Amino acid sequence: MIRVGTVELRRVRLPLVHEFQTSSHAKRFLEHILVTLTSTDGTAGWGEIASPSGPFYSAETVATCWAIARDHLAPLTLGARWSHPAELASALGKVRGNQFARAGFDVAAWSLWSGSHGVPLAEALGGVRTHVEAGVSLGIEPTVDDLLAQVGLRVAEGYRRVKLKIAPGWDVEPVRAVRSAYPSVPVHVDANGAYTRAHFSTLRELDTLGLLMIEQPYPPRALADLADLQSRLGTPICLDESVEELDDLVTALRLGSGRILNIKVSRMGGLTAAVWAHDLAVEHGVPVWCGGMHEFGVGRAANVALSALPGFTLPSDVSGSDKYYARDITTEPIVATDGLVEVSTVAGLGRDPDLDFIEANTVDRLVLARD
Ligand code: OSB
Ligand code: MG
Repeated sequence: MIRVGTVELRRVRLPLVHEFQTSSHAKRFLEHILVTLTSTDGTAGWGEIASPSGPFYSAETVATCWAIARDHLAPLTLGARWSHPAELASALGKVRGNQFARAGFDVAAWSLWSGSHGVPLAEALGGVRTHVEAGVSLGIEPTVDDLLAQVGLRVAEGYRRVKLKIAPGWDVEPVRAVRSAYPSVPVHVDANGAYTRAHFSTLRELDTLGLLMIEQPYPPRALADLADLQSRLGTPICLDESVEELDDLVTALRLGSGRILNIKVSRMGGLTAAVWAHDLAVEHGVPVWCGGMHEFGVGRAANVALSALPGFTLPSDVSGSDKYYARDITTEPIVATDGLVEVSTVAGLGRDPDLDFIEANTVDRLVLARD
């Protein structure tokens, strides 16, 4: 039986090596919240709350995550007794929504549990792979030439597929340019919900470009319209923002809102829910892949472990740490070699936090303890 004695929350800020722009915003720095759960017998587990700073991907922000973690998730965690992370996840499930905040606690619980049982996290989750295939996610660039340079760089590094962010006004032209410059590179696009039914003719054109999938063309709640669009396109639609809860996936599967699922640990509220989503998708014959939120090394290590599950048959967005950070917060960064990331066989999360580097980049810190 595990009881958590202290919860530590740290806001850590790191610069991005390359500005990343989506349909809604651009970023140069990221602030994530590290969660450390220490059990009453002294074992620690780390998790990461990888929320964007603004409410443009989901409703959460770093500030809402900090408040929910401090006022609700930490007290629930300090009051719980659990023998498996799924039990803590169900206690934290009293909190509606707030998946990013919950994910940090759930991953910390899995890290603690797998570490104290001497089992690698991937194995604890049901992983079967020694290596996972990585792709990259490329933001909107100032010009098509800049985008082609990014694609060239990542293909040279060995990544297995590229995902291009699109938005109305930055879609058919850059995608066509990438397809013709790199005809053998698998490409998919991600709209982050920026299109509506009024853009059907553009989506129809994208449908002719031989893309692996079109990720989240319509806004999160448009499951009925997504089903209608999927019935009219040959390219598979991949759901991202639409699936925050398992019930969203049940609805999407029933309606036929997409044929592929991007599973993000953060968006689903943690590894526990991510594994359930994987299991349900596999049961319905829906291939899945692991998406990311520019995680630092702690969240990135959890993403790699999850990607080892058997249903993750498509390349992930879990690139090496160096795609985003000159130096990561773990003593060993995540590395992609020839487009493959090794799944750790060490007990627990598989990466050790670099305490000095974390301390040097911490902008706020809070410790809550049992009373
Ligand atoms: O939609 O997948 C997305 C980053 C921030 C917000 C949304 C998304 C993304 C990415 C980055 O595509 C994926 C990564 O972590 O490399
Ligand atoms: Mg996406």
